[in-house]
Amino acid sequence: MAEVTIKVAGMSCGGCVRNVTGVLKALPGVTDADVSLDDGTARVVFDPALVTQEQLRHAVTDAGFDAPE
Ligand code: 9UX
Repeated sequence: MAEVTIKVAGMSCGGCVRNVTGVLKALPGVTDADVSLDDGTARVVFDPALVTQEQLRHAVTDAGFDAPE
């Protein structure tokens, strides 16, 4: 397993946190996602054989948020 913390911009409330958490955890290979509204980050534990960091960021942007590099 790998762990990465990606930036997530545009979250305004706990609902956003749940949405981002949900889309990340729905990805194959993601085993944990811990999203922080205050920090604007998502710490994700994932299997790099199944999902890439780019795909994590893409899931965030597909959900309507920004995932700056
Ligand atoms: Mo809160 Mo976020 O009312 O997409 S859920 S702003």
